[in-house]
Amino acid sequence: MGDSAPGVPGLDLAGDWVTRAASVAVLTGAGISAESGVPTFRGAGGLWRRFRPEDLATPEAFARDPRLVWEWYNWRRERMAEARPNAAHFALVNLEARIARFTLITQNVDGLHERAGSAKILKLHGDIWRLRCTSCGADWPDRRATLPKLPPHCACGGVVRPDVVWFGEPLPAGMIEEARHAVTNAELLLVIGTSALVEPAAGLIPLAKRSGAKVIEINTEDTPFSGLADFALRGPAGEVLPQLVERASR
Ligand code: BV8
Ligand code: ZN
Repeated sequence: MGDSAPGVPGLDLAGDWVTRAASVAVLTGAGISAESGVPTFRGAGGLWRRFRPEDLATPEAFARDPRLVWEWYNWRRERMAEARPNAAHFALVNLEARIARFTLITQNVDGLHERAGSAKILKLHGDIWRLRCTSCGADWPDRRATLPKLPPHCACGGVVRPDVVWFGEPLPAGMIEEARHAVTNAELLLVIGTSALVEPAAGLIPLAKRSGAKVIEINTEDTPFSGLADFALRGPAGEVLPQLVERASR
């Protein structure tokens, strides 16, 4: 397992793998958006008023206090609306254009991969810029930085929620199956900016390894799966990923 500061063999060798790979899967987490100013879930200082995401991102919390959960989502929407894709998001757009079979799997709900221009994105945990009615099930896009009246209500009178997957909720139908298919058929899995603590997303990493893929992790810190990685490239995704992609295009 190599380590990496810019220019050391780790980056070059990892770049060779990216060059040779005909099928690449990528799993991203909140860390890829950190340099865009979007707070991570488990980063220093926690997310918001010292609540744990596991306490707010649940159907129970929403049933108990929809207004509090919506205040948290308004706080996050405001930050995400100000955010711009960073060099890491754009490096993945660059890579997608050059790799025959490329699947981007994200745990993020911030929409930055889409705004950077990524085409094929599996959004495991939904999209903060979509709303869903808890009564009639209608869902629609809404990109306002904050919603004025909390909790919002549907024309049918039902309470409206963010169209994201909360803890204890199943992922959208077929989503994890499609992600598992992508990683089992990938020669290379890039794992970028995720603490790899949330299932079933994190399980994609050992699955890729068992299926014979090379695994390259880009993170500022170690994660429970760093030991599985063929290369753990340590550093901010906004710096390391463009260098990796640049080496692959030589
Ligand atoms: C399900 C959407 C079943 C909402 C999110 C006990 C053991 C194991 C599992 C469980 C358990 N108890 C419960 C479970 C299951 C549970 C789970 O995994 N819990 C965890 C907490 C243990 N999972 C679920 O509930 C899932 N559903 O299992 O359903 C089921 C089936 C059928 C029927 C009914 C039920 C649903 C999980 C989805 C939860 N929703 N988000 C929203 O975002 O508003 S998860 C949320 O947290 C994010 O989406 C993201 O996925 C996750 C945070 O993880 P990361 O993205 O990794 O972010 P984090 O801050 O943690 O880490 C940032 C990383 O970046 C760090 O490593 C850091 O070092 C690095 N970094 C920082 N800066 C940079 C950087 N790296 C590079 N560059 C930088 N600049
Ligand atoms: Zn409705």
